[in-house]
Amino acid sequence: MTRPLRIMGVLNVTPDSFSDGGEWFDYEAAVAHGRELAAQGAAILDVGGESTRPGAEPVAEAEELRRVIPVIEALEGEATLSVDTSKLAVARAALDAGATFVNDVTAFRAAPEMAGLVAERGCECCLMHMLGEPRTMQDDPRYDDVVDDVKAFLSERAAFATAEGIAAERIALDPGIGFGKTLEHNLELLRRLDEIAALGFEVVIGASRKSFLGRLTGREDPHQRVAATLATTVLALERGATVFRVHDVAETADALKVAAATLRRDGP
Ligand code: HH2
Repeated sequence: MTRPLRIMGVLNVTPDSFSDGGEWFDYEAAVAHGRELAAQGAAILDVGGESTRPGAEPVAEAEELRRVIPVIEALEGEATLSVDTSKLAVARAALDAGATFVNDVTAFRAAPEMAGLVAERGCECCLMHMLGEPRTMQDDPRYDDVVDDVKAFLSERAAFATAEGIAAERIALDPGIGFGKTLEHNLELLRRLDEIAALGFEVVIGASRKSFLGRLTGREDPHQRVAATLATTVLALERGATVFRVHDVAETADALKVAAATLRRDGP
């Protein structure tokens, strides 16, 4: 089955995200940026109100609701709206406000009831692998075989989601680049992403501006990691990913158009 290629534009309504914290924290700025990302080719806008960067502290539910719900309401109709949350109440309010996609970095472990909610509403979801929790995940992560371990985790989570009534075609899996992974783990997951795609679900890749790219290129400012991100995007496309979670949508759209044409498939 060939799935359409979709760019998921990152819209962080946070003061502390690792690459754009504070840039879109203000409601007006967030909505304007969401519109801009949609115009640049984002089929999905992923609205998040809690940073999951290494070491991040959790955000209270009321505050997360305050950050994301008005932005989702304002962006209805611009693109498929996704909420990046691990909280049941935030996911529910986001779906009520017009979102149709739930992106949960805990893959329904933080709030198992989220699976029933997604099933009932018939919306899409992304289940991501993370070792541990953001506060501590980068403290010496270890695996037997990172790809086998991530695959086993994602298969189990997908089985849980389908058992809760979510249709397989509405489930996307994500290896969770940077979530409890060393540089070598991230590279191994990208190199062998086809093994995750072979599970048969849609695959999301989120390598955008992440710190392993800074380690490889020597670029400390995450805004300077666009070209590095594009390299991961093209490789991930070739290995079976169809959803690309990125901050730099216009550049990603160009790269995917050229890579897709070369691979004789439709672009984003
Ligand atoms: N990465 C981040 C957040 N959410 N969701 C999925 N499915 N995949 C990812 O790789 C992913 C994600 C972290 O990036 P960002 O949102 O830019 O930063 P922060 O968590 O600091 O807000």
